[in-house]
Amino acid sequence: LYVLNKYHRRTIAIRAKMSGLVKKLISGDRAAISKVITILEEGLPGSREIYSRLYRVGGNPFVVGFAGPPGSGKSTLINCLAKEFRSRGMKVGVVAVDPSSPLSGGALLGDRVRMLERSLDEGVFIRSMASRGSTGGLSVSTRKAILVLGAAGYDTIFVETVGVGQTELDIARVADVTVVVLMPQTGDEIQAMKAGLLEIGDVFAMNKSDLQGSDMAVLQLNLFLKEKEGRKPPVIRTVASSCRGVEMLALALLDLKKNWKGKRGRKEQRATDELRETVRVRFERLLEKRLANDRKLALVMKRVADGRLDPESAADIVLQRLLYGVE
Ligand SMILES: Nc1nc2c(ncn2[C@@H]2O[C@H](COP(=O)(O)OP(=O)(O)O)[C@@H](O)[C@H]2O)c(=O)[nH]1
Ligand SMILES: [Mg+2]
Repeated sequence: LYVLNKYHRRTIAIRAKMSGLVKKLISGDRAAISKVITILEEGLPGSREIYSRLYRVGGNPFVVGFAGPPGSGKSTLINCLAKEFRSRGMKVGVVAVDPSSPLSGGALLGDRVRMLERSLDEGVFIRSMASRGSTGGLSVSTRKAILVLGAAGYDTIFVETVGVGQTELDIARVADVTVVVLMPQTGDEIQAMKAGLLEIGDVFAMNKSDLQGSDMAVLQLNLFLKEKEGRKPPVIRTVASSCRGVEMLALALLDLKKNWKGKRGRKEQRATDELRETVRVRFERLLEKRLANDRKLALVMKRVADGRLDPESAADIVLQRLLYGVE
């Protein structure tokens, strides 16, 4: 009974603390925002409680994702856009996602310094996230950061990933609108086509248009682009280092936002997406854990490895056991 009481007291203490944190966060307290993102990201005690509370508070921020090869100017462009949106009275959150490794840590740090000037402004909040988990885990934690910032009153959220490949494409599932940032001279438009970037872009920025070859690059890109939801994605030329063309880009985004606002069901779609993804990620973790720890399943694996059991039949056994606890 004593132990139970102790446990109970602890739970109540955590609850009170979390509810205090959430209140602070909603009032815009920056330290509270940071802390809550960390709690959710790392699944610390109280994270479920906070998550549910925040989910009820809601907020429906406009989420813009940025994809494109490293060095094309995503961070610089976001800097300019943050200024642009601020001048229109919007509160801007920036989530910089580093899916990988200590390797890109340096680059991200560089970004942070560059973005620091913006973070001095009360209406801008910048958060870097490093993900230890899978790509799925990455979009799960990015969604959580978006939830927190939305509840804290940030109505526009920019998400940048320094990752390439699948992580980069995943951004489109988290964002309402995706900007693909390319630059001339590197044959980016052809690379982009290969990498699946053309499909995820709602708007294209041909950044570094001060460099040679930008006319050609825009032309080529326009040739490659196909209609998406009944319209061809606009290609906007920018020079992020001096914020040239960024107003045009902002206007294109605001235009998309208008349509997006009119589209009912967007929020519903996002919610069910999040559910699917959360279940998928948790299921994957559960599967890995069970495959590593369950003796019976270890045996099944061994039989597959030895060629005594085929993978399809083995999968039946594994699923039966995972889902229904069948021996
Ligand atoms: N010439 C030129 N350089 C730019 C432009 N935009 C960004 N850069 C530079 O390109 C480099 C990479 O920019 P960054 O924003 O870090 O790219 P990211 O990796 O896509 O985030 C930086 O040195 C920027 O100063 C531009 O429009 N023109
Ligand atoms: Mg960057």
